[in-house]
Amino acid sequence: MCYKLWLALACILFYRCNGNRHEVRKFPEGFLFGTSTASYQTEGAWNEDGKSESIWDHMSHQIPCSIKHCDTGDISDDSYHLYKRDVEMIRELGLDFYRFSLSWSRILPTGFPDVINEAGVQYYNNLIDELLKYNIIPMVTIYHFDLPQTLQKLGGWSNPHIVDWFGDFSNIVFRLFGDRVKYWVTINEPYYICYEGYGADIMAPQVNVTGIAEYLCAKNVLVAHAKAYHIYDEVFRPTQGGKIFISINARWNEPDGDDNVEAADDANQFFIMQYAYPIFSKSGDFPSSIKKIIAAKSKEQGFLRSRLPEFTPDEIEYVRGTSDLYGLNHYSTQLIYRNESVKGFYKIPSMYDDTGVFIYQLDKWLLSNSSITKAVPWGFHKLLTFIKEQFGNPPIFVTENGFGGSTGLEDNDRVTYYRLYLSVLLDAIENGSDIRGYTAWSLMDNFEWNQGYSIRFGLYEVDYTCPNRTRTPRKSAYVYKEIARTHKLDFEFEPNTSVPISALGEDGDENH
Ligand code: GBH
Repeated sequence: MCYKLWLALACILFYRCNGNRHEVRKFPEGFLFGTSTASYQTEGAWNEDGKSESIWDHMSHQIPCSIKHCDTGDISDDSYHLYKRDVEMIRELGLDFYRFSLSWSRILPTGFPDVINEAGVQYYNNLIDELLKYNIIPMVTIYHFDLPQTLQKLGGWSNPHIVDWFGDFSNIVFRLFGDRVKYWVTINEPYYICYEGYGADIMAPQVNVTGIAEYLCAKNVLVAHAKAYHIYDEVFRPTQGGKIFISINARWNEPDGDDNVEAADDANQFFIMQYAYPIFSKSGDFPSSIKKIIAAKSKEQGFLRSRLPEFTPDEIEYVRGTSDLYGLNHYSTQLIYRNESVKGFYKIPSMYDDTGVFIYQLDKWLLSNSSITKAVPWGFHKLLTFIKEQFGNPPIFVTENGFGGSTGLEDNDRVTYYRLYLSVLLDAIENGSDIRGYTAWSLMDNFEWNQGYSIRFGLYEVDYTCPNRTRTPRKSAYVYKEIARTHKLDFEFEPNTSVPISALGEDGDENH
């Protein structure tokens, strides 16, 4: 009798412990899983069928070896020709949606709507129709880093006329594709466009007028985004009924100890809120803290006005509230500190000088010796909580998250990264964040900007020695497929990668 009781108790305890270890967590009903790419990073066909030069074509051709290993996006994944295979892969993964971007210079070779390149339009029509044929939702980013070079000659994002140019391009693509596209991302990652492209010499167009150009760009990007939003909202939404939003990148800025809480807050204001606050806050406008800091510094430096342009009261209203979802791109976290030596450290006016902080990451955040992206899942949780608290719990759509590594199909670090980040996303949902979907960057390896093809983000590996750019699913593809299929996160799931991924059915396949 007693023995049986003990046995029962032992059993219960065993199941409990085991239950915890094997905890399988569920995503909410209606939660969407997808994957993303961008035009310059995957399409290739840089000068085919009437496409004109973009700033990345220009930079990679004109400045020899401005990109690691002298890589270019001339051919890249050749998705311009291989888009059917891309869609097949998304079907293999069983995903709800595919986020891709439009090449402005493929659709409008002059940059303006006077010439509409039929072949370019046809390409995107084919891609959209192929997706819809298999019930995959197209999520279209209108601008992802590849401005037509013609518009760059006119100053690109530092010229306020870009508000109209981007508005016109958006208008045209709503008209062309909006009958079938119900998710629009206006602009990808203002911080990188403006800081790395205008305030530094990293991304194209490497304007590098530090401390000035990145702020002109910031204002213009925000108003241009709002212009596209209003055009959609007033002219197209009534009949097309889709959603339109912006994707804002953010690393979480963690104070390096209690002394650096203020420094980390400044980092959050400059790196995140500069772009998010004008759109998502109740009051609109740039955050008052950055306005004050930049105005004071500008004065000290002998400028007659703040290097940060002002929004007029009308512009504040025009930009405020112009995003149906909070599109979030997130990869990692950084530590922030400040000490005396930051004064004068940056030498010339710049956004980093204005922010007045130093940044670093810890090597222990690497998942293994060969890993590249620093995995800090708790930082993702803090960031999601920050967005919830700052902006009254807006609906969040994670438009990018993923792991950069090297070649190889057995990508265990990537698998770990995805699981850790998705697990924290579930924690955030449990804690009240309103998160609607998740996008893995990326469907396949692609042109990783300044790093060329040396860093791989793909669920599928791409063989660049092969003219047909063979795509092969990595282990992470199998794991992500299982997560999307079951709507569950199971850390113990071991995929059978010897079975072709296409042989694993969408419902009740042989593994279950
Ligand atoms: C996202 O931002 C992009 O939206 C996506 O296109 C990209 O592939 C993804 O992240 C993964 O990185 O190499 O030191 O000179 C990335 C923006 C632009 C940040 C290039 C780093 C180069 C710094 N990145 N930038 S460096």
